[in-house]
Amino acid sequence: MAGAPEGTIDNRSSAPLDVVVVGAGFAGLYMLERLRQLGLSTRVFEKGGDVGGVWYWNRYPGARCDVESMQYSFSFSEDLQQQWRWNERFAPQPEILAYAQHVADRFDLRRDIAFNTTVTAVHFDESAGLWNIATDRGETVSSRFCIMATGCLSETRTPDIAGLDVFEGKAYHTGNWPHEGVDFTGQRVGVIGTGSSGIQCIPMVAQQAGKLFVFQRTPNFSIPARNAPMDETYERQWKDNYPELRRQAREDSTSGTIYEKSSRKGHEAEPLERQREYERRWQRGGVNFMHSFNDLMLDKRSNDTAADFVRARIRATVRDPVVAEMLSPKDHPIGSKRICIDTDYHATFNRDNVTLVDLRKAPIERLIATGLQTADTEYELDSIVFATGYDAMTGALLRMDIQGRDGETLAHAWESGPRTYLGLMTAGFPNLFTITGPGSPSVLASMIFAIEQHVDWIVDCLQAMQQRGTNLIEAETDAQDRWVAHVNEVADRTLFPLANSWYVGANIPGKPRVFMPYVGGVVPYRQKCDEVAANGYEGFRMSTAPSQPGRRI
Ligand code: NA7
Repeated sequence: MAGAPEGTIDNRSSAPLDVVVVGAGFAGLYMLERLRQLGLSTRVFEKGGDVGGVWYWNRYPGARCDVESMQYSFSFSEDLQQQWRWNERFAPQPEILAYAQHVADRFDLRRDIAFNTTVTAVHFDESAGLWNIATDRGETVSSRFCIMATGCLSETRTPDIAGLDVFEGKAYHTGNWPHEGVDFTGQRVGVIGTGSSGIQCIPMVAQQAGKLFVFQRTPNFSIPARNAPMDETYERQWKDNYPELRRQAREDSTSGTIYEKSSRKGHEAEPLERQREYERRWQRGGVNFMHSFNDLMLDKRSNDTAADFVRARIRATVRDPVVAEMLSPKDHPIGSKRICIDTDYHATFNRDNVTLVDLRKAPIERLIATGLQTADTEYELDSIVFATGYDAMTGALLRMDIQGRDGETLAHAWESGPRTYLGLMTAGFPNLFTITGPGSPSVLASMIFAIEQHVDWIVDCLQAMQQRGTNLIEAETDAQDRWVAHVNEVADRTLFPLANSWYVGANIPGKPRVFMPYVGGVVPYRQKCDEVAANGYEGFRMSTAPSQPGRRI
């Protein structure tokens, strides 16, 4: 920034705002709506050209939520949840984006959002007790609070493959898809990556492409979605009972999504009975399969029975036994990487125009002008789709230059992995909140559910500060240390850490291996957050900025 010393933000703006929110996905939208009700002056900065967050960018063919639409929606407005109509059991990306746009219009949120604006730096000015926030448009603003609504899966990751700039065809990333769409008709297409995004888009691309090569390093477990047009009776049942069902999600679920729970252990059930249960849930489709028994993520013996069932289904679907074997995951417990749900994924490998390439046998060496070179073959391609995922949970935060007290950077504070208290704040960064930050259930919960809980908690906290007449809050290091230890301890009791997943940062070379989301369940987590608040924000320190003695928030 011209005129500012390197490493500091030149803050020339006049009156500080009360709050800056970074991001206008579902978290930013709801945060803004609640802050307005508090009468706080708020500005939202959003990198994209419109609201929606990941659903704005993530437009690849087949993109769809893995939480049922009746549950993947805001609960804060009864009118909204009654009036909005979902067309499918699992909403496709365009419909979710339309919903986000509807929310923005309905609550007149756009007027406080600066679109096409990326926040680059966020520095705490200790003497003023303010955050100075710089954007890529050269603007700087200061505000008393800064709330990160930057999303858990928003920083796309393209692997460092040699020759990326040499390839003369078209290259796409599933998480940053062209708005006008892509027509692959007749093309030779390569898809790299077989996580959720790859598994959703491969069947769609296969229908268009002349020839599709799927470059697979690790196969993933996937359950059929059995997506269907919305059943009106089902929709009515939800709408007639929303208050009770939302209560159930809050008080009696592990993830904020209501699934059919089981009270039985998988390895204790009779083999035939177990098989029947898996089959029944497989036929109904979706993540409900992972709730067939109550110990699938706790006991490897039970988990193995579910994994065996899914591998058998792959063998039953894929005609070529060699391909079926390649598609069968064996290196991690089922569910320890985010379970995928799909439409015709495995059957797609029966198509004549689809070839599965095993990168374990011959890894990618480089891209070349005409395509992709593995250790043993050259593939001629017109287009390459990178379905290679995200720098999850911390990526969007660490790409900004965030500096707290004494110029401490968030990157330094988190160099051994993210450290937060409740996923809401980090010690040394006063008045900086993270919505669904690492250390909270976040991606292990239904995101909109997790967002509502965090936003409501933050709003209550700001109100408590108003009542006390304080204007600074920060996490205490001791409380944070205890929470981080607890997050790890709980994760270690499960099978989750056994996988090289993005939950542990394993997909990003050099990223510290730490289990980032809180796996203890949304009910105990909410109880803990509520207790902390009830005990006068135990573990947080509230104070008054010396420069603003009489200033309430
Ligand atoms: P994921 O789940 O992180 O999947 C990324 C895929 O890309 C995965 O199969 C990776 O294989 C593969 N990958 C990554 N780098 C490479 C290289 N260098 N070579 C070959 N293959 C590679 O991302 P998604 O976008 O599918 O899903 C992210 C989340 O979004 C998902 O879990 C849902 O919550 C929504 P690997 O497993 O690393 O061997």
